[in-house]
Amino acid sequence: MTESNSINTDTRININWYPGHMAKARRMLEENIKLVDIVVEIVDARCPLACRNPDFESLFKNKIRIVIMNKSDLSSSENNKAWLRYFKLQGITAFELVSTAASARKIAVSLIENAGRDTIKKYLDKGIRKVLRAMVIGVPNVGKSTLINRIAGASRAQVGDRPGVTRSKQWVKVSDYLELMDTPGLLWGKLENETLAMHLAYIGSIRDDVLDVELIASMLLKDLLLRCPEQVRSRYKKLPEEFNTSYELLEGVCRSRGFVLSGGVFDTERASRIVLDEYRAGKIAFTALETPDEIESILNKPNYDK
Ligand SMILES: Nc1nc2c(ncn2[C@@H]2O[C@H](COP(=O)(O)OP(=O)(O)OP(=O)(O)O)[C@@H](O)[C@H]2O)c(=O)[nH]1
Ligand SMILES: [Mg+2]
Repeated sequence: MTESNSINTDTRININWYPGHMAKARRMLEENIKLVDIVVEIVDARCPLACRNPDFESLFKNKIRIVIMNKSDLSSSENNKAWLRYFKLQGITAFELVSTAASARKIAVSLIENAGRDTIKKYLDKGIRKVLRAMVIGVPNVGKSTLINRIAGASRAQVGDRPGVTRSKQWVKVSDYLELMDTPGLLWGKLENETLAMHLAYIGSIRDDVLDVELIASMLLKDLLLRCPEQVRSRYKKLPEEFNTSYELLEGVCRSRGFVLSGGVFDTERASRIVLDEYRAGKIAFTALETPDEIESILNKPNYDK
């Protein structure tokens, strides 16, 4: 809980940290890239732009790549369609998916096999039945391991709704002709764009212990109120209609849930954790945090000063 309500709309996050295990993970990806035929990049459908690691461009430039917009059940179909159109215009092969759904297995296997069709044919022409190897990459917590388990039809890879669950590479054999490599979620050294950094924080790609959770939760509420006010207000019934600082929204969550300590003090830290947990579990809002129409303004406005 914070002593004062000093969080205001000018507060900025500063997440220029790069944990050692990520530097190690990046080296591991570099070392293993030659072993794979295809790179499957998983992004969160709610913020595909924020999830795209600028390092991946140079790391995987000579590989066949597909983008899977996962957790598409947590965004709106209109936003998903808009992002698919955007990727198509960029010449990037992208698909929407819900890895937790049973249907994901068939869809994902056919996407990967399709992407590897020319490679398989090239080998078949030489009389070799090639084992297709795909590396599954992306920022933390986007559902890489969930997808691999779904495809493998078993809990081979550890999953969890927090970043950094997968710590090292893991090969999972799907069939005699398809193998997938699970990899640790990778962030890059400097999260320069504060809007995009916020989106990564909202979806749980950045460890909460290096963040100011009250700032992140209050800004998330403020952002969601702009995008889907009815959904947010029906979850937290006592949010103020008007507010001067986003911190007042956390107080509204405390009122809605009865998070009041002795002396009438609001337990805003508890409210923040609840808001983040509920958002990440898909209980608050079903919408994108960013849309293709907003890319230019997001990229031209590096500081978070809404
Ligand atoms: N709603 C929804 N939740 C999903 C989907 N895919 C994965 N999840 C959830 O997202 C959380 C993170 O999944 P993981 O598979 O551990 O993510 P990861 O990308 O492997 O994460 P790291 O190993 O930490 O990089 C879990 O709680 C999953 O149940 C999806 O399509 N929809
Ligand atoms: Mg994982």
